[in-house]
Amino acid sequence: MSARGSVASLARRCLATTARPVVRGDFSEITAGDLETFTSILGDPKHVVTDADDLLPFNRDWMNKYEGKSRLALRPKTTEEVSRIMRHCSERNLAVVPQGGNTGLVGGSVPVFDEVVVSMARMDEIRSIDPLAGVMVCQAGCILQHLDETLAREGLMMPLDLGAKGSCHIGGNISTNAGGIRYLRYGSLHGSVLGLEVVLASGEILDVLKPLRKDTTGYDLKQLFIGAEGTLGLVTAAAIHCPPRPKAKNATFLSCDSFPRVLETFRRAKADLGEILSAFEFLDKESLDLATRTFADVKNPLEGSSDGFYVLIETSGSDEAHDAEKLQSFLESSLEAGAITNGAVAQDVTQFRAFWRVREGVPEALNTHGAMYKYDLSVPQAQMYDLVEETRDRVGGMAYTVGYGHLGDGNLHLNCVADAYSDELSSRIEPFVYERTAELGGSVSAEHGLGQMKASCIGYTKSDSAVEMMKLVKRTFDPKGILNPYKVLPSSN
Ligand code: FAD
Ligand code: 2HG
Ligand code: ZN
Repeated sequence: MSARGSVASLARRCLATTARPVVRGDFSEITAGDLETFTSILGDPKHVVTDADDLLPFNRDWMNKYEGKSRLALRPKTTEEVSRIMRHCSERNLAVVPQGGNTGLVGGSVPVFDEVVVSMARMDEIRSIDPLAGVMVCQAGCILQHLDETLAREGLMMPLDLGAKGSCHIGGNISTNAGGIRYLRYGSLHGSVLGLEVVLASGEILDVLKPLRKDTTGYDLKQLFIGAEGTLGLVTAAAIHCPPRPKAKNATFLSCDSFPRVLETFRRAKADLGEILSAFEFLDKESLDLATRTFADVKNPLEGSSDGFYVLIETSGSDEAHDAEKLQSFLESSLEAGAITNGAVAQDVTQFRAFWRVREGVPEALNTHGAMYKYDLSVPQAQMYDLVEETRDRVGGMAYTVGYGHLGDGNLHLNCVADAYSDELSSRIEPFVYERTAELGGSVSAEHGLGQMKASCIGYTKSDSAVEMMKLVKRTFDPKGILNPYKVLPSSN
C-alpha cells in the first residue's frame, strides 16, 4: 500500500523554482536608443511596454512559479514588424523570449533574466478558411478557442483541444507541440500543421506556409519549429488542417476499482467504440477529490462512489443513434466483465460540460497550492500508475500526490503539491521521477515541452548524439543564441 499525503492547505503563493541555476548570457542590455528603434518599428509607444507593473504579467508564468526580470515587452501586429524587431535584436545582441498566451507549464514563456519579451497577442487575424479542403491560415496569436468557434460556423473544428484553450495561442500550441484531449483521435500537430511562416533570429522571414496536404519537395523545414519552444524562430502564421466538426458527441464518466481495470476499459473502448472514440482520460481518486473539494462547481458525476479510479470517455461521430447504441453496448459489456463498477452517460450539453469540468478542474485545483511539482511523462500504459504509487511512497506526507492524464496516449500527469517548495521534498521526487521514466523507456516531456524546468533533463530521453545534432540545428538557425536562451537544451548559454 502506498502512503497518502494529506491535502496541503491553500497556501500563500510562493515564488520558488526547481530549475537549475543558470548564468546570464553575454547579451546586451536595453538602452534608450533601442526603445526609440522599437517605438519607431511598432508606431505607437503603447506597444513598447516598460512600466514595471505592466511588465509583471509578461514576466510571471501561469503557475506563479517562474519569474523573469524583463524590462521590455514588445507587442507587434505584423510579420514585418516581428522581422524588424528580430533584425535589430540580432544586430544589438539582445536576447528574446517569444510569448503566446503564457499558459506554458515549464517556464518556457517567461524570461529567466532580462530578455525582451515579444508578445504575439496582437497577431490575431484569421487570414483564410477553405471549408472544402478543411484548411485555415491564421496568425500565430489567435486564441485556440476563438479559432474553434470561428471554424464551427464552417462545420469544421480545431484538431486540438486543451484546458487552457481560452488563453493559449495557436503559435504557442505549435511551439510546444501541444497534445491535449483530442490527440488520441486527431494526432500530433506534426500532422495537422500544413505550413508555417517563421521569423528567424536574424529577422529573415522563412515562408513555408503553403497549405498543402501533400508536398514532398525537399526537407520539411516546418517540422523543426513544431515543439521548438521558440528557440529556433518566432512562428508568425500557420496553415492548419481542420477536420469536419462531428455531428454527434457523447461523454461517459466511469469508475474502476483498480488501475488494471482502467487499462482493461481502455482496451475495450478501442475495440468496441472504434472510430468514434475521441478521448480517453483517466484520473485517480486523489485528483477527483482535490478538484471537487477546491471548486463548488466541480461535482463527482458518480456521487457516493469511492472507487480508486475514474475514466472520462468521449465519442465523436456522425450519427447520434448509431454512436449511442455503440456506447451503450460498450458500457453493458464492460460492466458485465467487471472492468467498470459504475458509470454515467451525459444526457445533455450541460452534463457533457460538467463531466469535462471535472477533468479540466484538476490542473486548476492543483494551481491553488503554494508549491507544485509537475511532471508530464510518456510511459508505457501498463506501468503508468506504478510511477504514481512509487512517487507517493517516496514523498509520504510531505506532499499530496495525484496521477491523471491522457491515458489513451500513454501520457501521465504526475503532480505533487505542498504548502511550499523545499530541498527535502525536491530531492525525494527528483531525479527519481526522471530516472524511473528513463528506465521505463519513456519521455520526460510528453506534451508540455522542456522550457527552463527541464532544460538539463533532455538526456533522460534523447541520446547524446541526438542532443548534439539539436545543438547544431540551434547554432544554424540562431548562431548568437538570442532566441529563448536557457531553455530546452542543456548549457545553451
Ligand atoms: P506560451 O506559454 O506563451 O509559450 C510556450 C512556449 O512556446 C514558450 O517556450 C514560448 O517561448 C513559445 N512560443 C509561444 N508562442 C510562440 C510563437 N508564436 N513562436 C515561437 N515560440 C512561441 N498542454 C498540453 O499539451 N496539453 C494539455 O492538455 C494542456 N492543458 C493545459 C491546461 C491548463 C489549465 C494550462 C494552464 C496549461 C495546459 N497546457 C497543456 C500547457 C499549455 O497550455 C500549452 O503548452 C500551450 O500550447 C501553450 O500555449 P501558449 O500560447 O500559452 O504559449
Ligand atoms: C492537462 O492535461 C494539462 O490537464 C495539465 O496538460 C497537466 O497540470 C498538469 O499536470
Ligand atoms: Zn495534458
